[in-house]
Amino acid sequence: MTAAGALVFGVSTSLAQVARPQEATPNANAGFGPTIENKSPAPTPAPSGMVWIPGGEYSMGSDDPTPLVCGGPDSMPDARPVHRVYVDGFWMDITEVTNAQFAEFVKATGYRTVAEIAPTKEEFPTAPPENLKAGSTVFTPTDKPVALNNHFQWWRYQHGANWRHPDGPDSNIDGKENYPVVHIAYPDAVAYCKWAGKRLPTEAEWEFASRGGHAGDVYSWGNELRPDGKFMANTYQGKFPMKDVGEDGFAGIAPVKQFVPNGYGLYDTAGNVWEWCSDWYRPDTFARQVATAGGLSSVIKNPKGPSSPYDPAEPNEKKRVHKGGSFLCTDQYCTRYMVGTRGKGEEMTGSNHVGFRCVQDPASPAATKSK
Ligand SMILES: [Ca+2]
Ligand SMILES: [Cu+2]
Repeated sequence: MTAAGALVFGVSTSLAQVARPQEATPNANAGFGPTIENKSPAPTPAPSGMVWIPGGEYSMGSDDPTPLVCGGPDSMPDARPVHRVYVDGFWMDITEVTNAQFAEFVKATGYRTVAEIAPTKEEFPTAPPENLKAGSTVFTPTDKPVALNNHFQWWRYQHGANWRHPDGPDSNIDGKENYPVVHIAYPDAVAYCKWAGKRLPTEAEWEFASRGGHAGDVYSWGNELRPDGKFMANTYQGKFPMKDVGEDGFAGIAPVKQFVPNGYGLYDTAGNVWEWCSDWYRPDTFARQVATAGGLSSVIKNPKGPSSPYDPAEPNEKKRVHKGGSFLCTDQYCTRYMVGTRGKGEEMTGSNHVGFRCVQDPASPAATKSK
């Protein structure tokens, strides 16, 4: 696919125009064409806390990262083929939604999150009865090295864990107003967005935004994991999943805005917490879209994902796309802080490393004129 993509999109010439020379890494950009941003200026006024993402045409997805230094052990075939997509312009939250912002929503509406309501047997027919109490999944370091083939070794279902009590009933968010809200299931994120007059991004919108106007970069800031030795995102250092030594300044979750923003002024689109997108997850979404559109030379316009979810690893679970990776990402296990890669999560399941940010459509030209 990589060679075909290069032929279709003329990568060798187009990249010369868009890539900054110091970012060029051999093989990092194969298969990617240029990012062609829409030229129309940002509408005014800007909603507070949001930036204008111009939209346009770009190459979406990720090459196999395993040959890269720090590419990790996972080839992530669900992020291929790299293909051309067009998205309209939109506003996007500069940061992930914080505890303070979510608290305002709860105060105004009395909303209770999924993690605060006991699950039922009907919703989770395969769950052990003792788990049918309100709670959420919490990362728990292991006390000895473990094989990385079973994530239940480091995730536990914790009764009483929710956005106010991220590590369980004895924990709280005092002084953490500026941290991303976590233990957010998909319906919780949707409810917040609706209250705020916003919506969740599609996966294609999210990735366009995170790329920051650059084409084909491995990360949202370029092609080097740590340019000049500088950490660019909150990820995991140390032996996974035993001890996060926090060389990037944070063992565990960090407040928002602690690292350099990307080309569009967005903070933390890599690392810290995963972000919900509105698309259903399937591992073959890109391949199916390309086939439907008639091949890799087609541009897929404003894709919204498949009409139903499917994950062959857990076929009974209804999963949505997650993007951006989290503070638990490490090249020992999962390098989904790489911008074109894809995560997934069951709709009703939050955890202490899943949050979200919202987008907003510009007012339609017709509506603006009639004012
Ligand atoms: Ca960290
Ligand atoms: Cu990860």
